[in-house]
Amino acid sequence: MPLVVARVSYTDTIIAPATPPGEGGVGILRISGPLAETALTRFFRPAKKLTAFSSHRLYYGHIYTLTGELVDEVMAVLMRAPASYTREDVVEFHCHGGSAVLYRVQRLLLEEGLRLAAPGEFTQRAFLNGRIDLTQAEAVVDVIKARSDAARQLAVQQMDGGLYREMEKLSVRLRDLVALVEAYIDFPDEEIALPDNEQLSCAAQQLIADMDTLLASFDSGRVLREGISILIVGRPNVGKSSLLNALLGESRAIVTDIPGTTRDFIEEGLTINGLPLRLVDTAGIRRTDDRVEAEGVRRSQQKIAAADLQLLLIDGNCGVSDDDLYALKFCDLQRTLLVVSKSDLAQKPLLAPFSELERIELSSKTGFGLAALREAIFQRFSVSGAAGRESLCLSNSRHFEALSRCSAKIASFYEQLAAGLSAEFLAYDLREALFAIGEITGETTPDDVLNIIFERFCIGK
Ligand SMILES: Nc1nc2c(ncn2[C@@H]2O[C@H](COP(=O)(O)OP(=O)(O)OP(=O)(O)O)[C@@H](O)[C@H]2O)c(=O)[nH]1
Ligand SMILES: [Mg+2]
Repeated sequence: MPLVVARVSYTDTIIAPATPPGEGGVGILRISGPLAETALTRFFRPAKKLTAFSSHRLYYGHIYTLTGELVDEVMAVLMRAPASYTREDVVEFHCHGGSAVLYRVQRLLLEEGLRLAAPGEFTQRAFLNGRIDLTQAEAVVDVIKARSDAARQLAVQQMDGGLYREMEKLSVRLRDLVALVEAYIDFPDEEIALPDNEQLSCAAQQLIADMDTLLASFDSGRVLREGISILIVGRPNVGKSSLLNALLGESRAIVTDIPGTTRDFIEEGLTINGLPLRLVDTAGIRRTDDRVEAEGVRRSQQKIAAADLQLLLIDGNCGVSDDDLYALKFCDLQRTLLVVSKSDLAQKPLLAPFSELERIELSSKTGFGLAALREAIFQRFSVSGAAGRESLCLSNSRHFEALSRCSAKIASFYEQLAAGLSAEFLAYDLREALFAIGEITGETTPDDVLNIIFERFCIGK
């Protein structure tokens, strides 16, 4: 089936604030569409008289209503199509950053026939007008939402088209393969032999290998984009919430000497040497009859399964108890780091099996051992994570899923080829593979998926 790139020609003009709500130095209103320049010439009076506005120049002046009432003192810029964010005519008014000001200017323009933009609609237009592909559009949100330098780097690389170019290279090779097979289907009676199996299977294998390398990068990419999820677990009162607070350097979670203080998850982001983490404090694990607490324990168990690392806390001052053994059962030892807390108090000897685990002794009260804990976490993840990653990696599960599907289809082609199936069957798998890769870049992405992607954006982006 042919690959069709969606192209829409918009006839309406959209407007939205591009800066967040609230008070600030400036508040920017962004306009895109055929009426953008009219909006500028009708409502903006430049301080210096001019015959016409030039594109991409910032003008100082004022906004007036049509009845001559002064609305605000602003800077204005016109970016004529196609050299703009959306590839349409774009105008931005840099007003004073207050809600009444932006609201008044926006109302003026809505009355003029402009429409309030949906979330992400500017970027959606950039995509649909062919300025960027879908991976670049998605990266725009990732850049905005990046909470660490590593996540920002990854997102900027994708926004710059790094992933798109890689997908293009793969799809060109895939198309070549399809062409070889299809030439045979189209002219079966002529003297075109199906290219020898060796050549086809070699090309397929090479494609699978290159895709698998990219797929293998997903774990580290995901960690960079979303942050490593670290769960603080252990029986009640061992000092989990105190550790969260100590690592954050603020009193985020409630700490008391009453066991069962934390009933729900408390999640906070932080970075260690640029490595992004999501730290989650959990309800203490123990056998309990209290229904609320039991629900907390049940949820902790579920969360443990999905975490990248568990910090299992033992109270060094109390020594090991049955509840500690119970908590240990929930942990996956491969992904567990033992933390012996309250090192500022007298310590009881650790018993097996805890004495056999890699452990860090610390005190959230004095700060002793916190640096060692940070270092241990960093060492564990830095290879796959932040430090010196220059090669491209997948970080978005949508991309991972589609590329996995693509690779599986090529693998199926490879098997069918070996089994001596007809060219029609062979071409079918390859076309499906091509379709899957097109979903990544947006060529073949279904509309409902596109809508979900752009709904994640903020208004005005
Ligand atoms: N001396 C000392 N006391 C600590 C330390 N860490 C925690 N505590 C005390 O231990 C008690 C329990 O601390 P929390 O941080 O609330 O323990 P928790 O594991 O979150 O407890 P739950 O939420 O009930 O499961 C509090 O009285 C803390 O002040 C420490 O490093 N040294
Ligand atoms: Mg707690």
